[in-house]
Amino acid sequence: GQDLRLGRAEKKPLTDDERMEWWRDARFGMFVHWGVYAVPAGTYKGRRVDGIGEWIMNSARIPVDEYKKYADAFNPIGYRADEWVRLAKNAGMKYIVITSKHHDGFCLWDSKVTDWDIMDATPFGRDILAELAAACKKHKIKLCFYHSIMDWHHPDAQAPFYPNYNDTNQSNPNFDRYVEQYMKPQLAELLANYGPLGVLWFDGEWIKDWTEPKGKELYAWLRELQPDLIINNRVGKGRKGMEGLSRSDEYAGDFGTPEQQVPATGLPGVDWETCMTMNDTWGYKAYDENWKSTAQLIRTLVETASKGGNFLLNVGPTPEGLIPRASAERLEAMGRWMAVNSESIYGTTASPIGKPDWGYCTAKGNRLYLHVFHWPADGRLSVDLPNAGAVQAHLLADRKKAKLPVAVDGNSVVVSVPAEAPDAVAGVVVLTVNN
Ligand code: H79
Repeated sequence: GQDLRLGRAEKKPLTDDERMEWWRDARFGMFVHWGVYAVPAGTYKGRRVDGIGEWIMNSARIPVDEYKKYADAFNPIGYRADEWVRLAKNAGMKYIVITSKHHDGFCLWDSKVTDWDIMDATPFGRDILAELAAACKKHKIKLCFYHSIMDWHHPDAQAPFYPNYNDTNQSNPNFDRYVEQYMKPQLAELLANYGPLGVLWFDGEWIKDWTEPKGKELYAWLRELQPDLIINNRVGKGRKGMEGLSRSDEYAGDFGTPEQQVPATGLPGVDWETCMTMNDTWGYKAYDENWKSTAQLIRTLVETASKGGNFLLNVGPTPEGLIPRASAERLEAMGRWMAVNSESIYGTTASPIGKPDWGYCTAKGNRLYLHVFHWPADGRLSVDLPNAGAVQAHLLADRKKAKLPVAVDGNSVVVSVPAEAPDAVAGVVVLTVNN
């Protein structure tokens, strides 16, 4: 058959650690949920539909043929891939994961095996993924795709399950045919036509007919097509619900996927990434204004890094192709914090000193980054640090790196900090430990 592999002859395969390196260093990425569900935007027949916007087809019990009509109104002429990528980059994000296909089956690229895509079903007629790929390449942001295994529109897969497309007790009409003749050809298109991908981020793997070893087989098949690809644990059955994390080697996948939560602690030796919304939906809902504050988002990024994980923060663009203003403002504010403090996030590992009372800690080389959420009123920042040798401290925000007085007191270190916090949300003190 056709050889879709990229540069295999010249390239020596990377080790797993080498393959994961960019992802571990990145620590912060953008999730994009976009599809025709942005058109109803949470309202069906004049009624507000509870739940996440991209699930409206299931939640409002919309028949497939009726749902497909939303595509007529999906004409995002305001879409500027370059602006999205700049927004992500300026926020300090290193990768973008966009929904090539969500559960409704709608495809954001020019797929040859279906008309249920951006080119054939909508008036827009531009390959959204191709434009994003070009912008990501230009700005050196890793392009990644979210892809749903479950498909509510495909006759071999979920469609007959109306009115409950997510009926996990039923077998699909012909799921194996869907996988071989539809899902895999589509994945081959995605891996062949958009350059090297960073991550394939699967979801919708919980349906009855997706059984092991199918996850393991799909994982191996994808790595044949792009050997350096990183694939999340939802390619198989091992994710353990919304906690998203397990230690088992029984299942394929390079990283765990806690959803809408940060784990109490990471699992040593297990890579993971918390994905989260800024309001209460992934896909655009016109009336969801329950936004998390910028402070909360920055602190969640810090907490995630301090536990050794990545943070994948979602935006849900409008049917006009715009990232909602409230989302953009939050990303811009995070970017202002990252412009000063990103050294304390990129390439760091989990806190070696647990969780201090005043905030969180990350580590890199011989440095500890103390993220102080509650700046000490008495100017004394106390850190439990057994066997501290020669310790130096400065504020990360201080370009001159002026030394702060440090007193070692048994198993703790006390840093004398200025009265005013360098940042009201998370001021960072750098401890350099030489022992
Ligand atoms: O794409 C976004 C959502 O549309 C999708 N995942 C994020 C990234 C998603 N969020 N919530 N859900 C899907 C609801 C799924 C809930 C359940 Fe289950 C599916 C409950 C039972 C089956 C997952 C698998 C949780 C427990 C088992």
